[in-house]
Amino acid sequence: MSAASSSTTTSRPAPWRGVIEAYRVFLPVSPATPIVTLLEGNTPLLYSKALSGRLGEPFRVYLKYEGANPTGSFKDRGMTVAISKAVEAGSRAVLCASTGNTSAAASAYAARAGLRSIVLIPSGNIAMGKLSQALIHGARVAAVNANFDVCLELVRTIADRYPVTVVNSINPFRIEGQKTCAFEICDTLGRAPDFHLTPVGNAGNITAQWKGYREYHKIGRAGRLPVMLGFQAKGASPIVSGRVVKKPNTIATAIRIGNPASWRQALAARDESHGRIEAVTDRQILEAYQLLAQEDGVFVEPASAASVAGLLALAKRRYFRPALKQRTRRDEPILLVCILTGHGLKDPERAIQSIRAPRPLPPDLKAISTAVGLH
Ligand code: AN7
Repeated sequence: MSAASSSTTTSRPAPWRGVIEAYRVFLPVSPATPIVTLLEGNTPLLYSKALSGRLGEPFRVYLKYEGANPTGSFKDRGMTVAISKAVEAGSRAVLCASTGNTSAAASAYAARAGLRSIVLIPSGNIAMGKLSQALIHGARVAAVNANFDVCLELVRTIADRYPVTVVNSINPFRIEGQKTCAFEICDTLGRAPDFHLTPVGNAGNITAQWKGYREYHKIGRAGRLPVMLGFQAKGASPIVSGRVVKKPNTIATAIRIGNPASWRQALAARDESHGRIEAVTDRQILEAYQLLAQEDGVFVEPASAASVAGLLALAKRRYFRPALKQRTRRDEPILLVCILTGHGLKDPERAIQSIRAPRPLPPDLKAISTAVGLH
């Protein structure tokens, strides 16, 4: 090997500079926009041996691990754009309603930008990790005795009366930032996947991802458009039933939403891509949650496991079979990407409850070896 080529192979990779710098030309920023970033994005796209094995050749399943973002969820992609634009516009305070992750991201990015943050959360129904984030980042937290949908209505009303910038996904800059998830997937795979599977709550993310694929497709970077498959929790599945759910309920508190703000856009993503939006039960969610942790080594929060629960449910019904016949080339794999929206450490209580906490033991070799299965 020549000196020149060996120095090429050992050259330093360019440092990652966050989603705005990576995808600047696709985003509504100008040289005048002060960029507020925690270097979000560039998250792992992991091959899942466990899930690919369940579908069999030529299906290949990948996991987009959005829990690896700085505040532990995909919300950082949208928040870097929303907060940067809020600073550019001279805003002093940001406001959101949240099932937890939006408030975690809003409060972190607001802290970094020197803005005040105000968050409305459904009291008693947000995971401990998320609450701890909003509190430690200095947000003014209102724990409201109502569900997310009521909190979002209150946010709209407050924003009409006070000089605050709403950073829920009704803020279009959030959608712009979140579309970068689709860009990264295409850049890593070299094309769009055949199927894109994602949890659905307020439906901002499926809206953003579909927008991202369409934009990349238009400039020839996606190759094709994926089929969009969205999954709601059964007890909170208004898009599936076609009716607002007044009292949404699920262990996946992140997607405990009965009247999604981006409902219409989610239907467009589904229909334009010839996809589906379906419901998965809490039991299916918890099975997928444990499978990911125990067979792939990937710890996600329950809501995130909805995409994998959906994959397994559709596979069982042989939904993916016809794709075999539709392949243009027989040697081509069929690519599926499941979005894993948030980190498992957001909701540690659920992990412990779903497995059973270990009972305390005396410091005795025999008792310990028996308890851990070393006979
Ligand atoms: C882990 O934080 O709505 O369909 O207020 O935290 O774009 O709402 C969170 C949503 C999926 C659903 N997975 O995304 C909030 C909030 C996780 C989430 C969703 C959320 P959208």
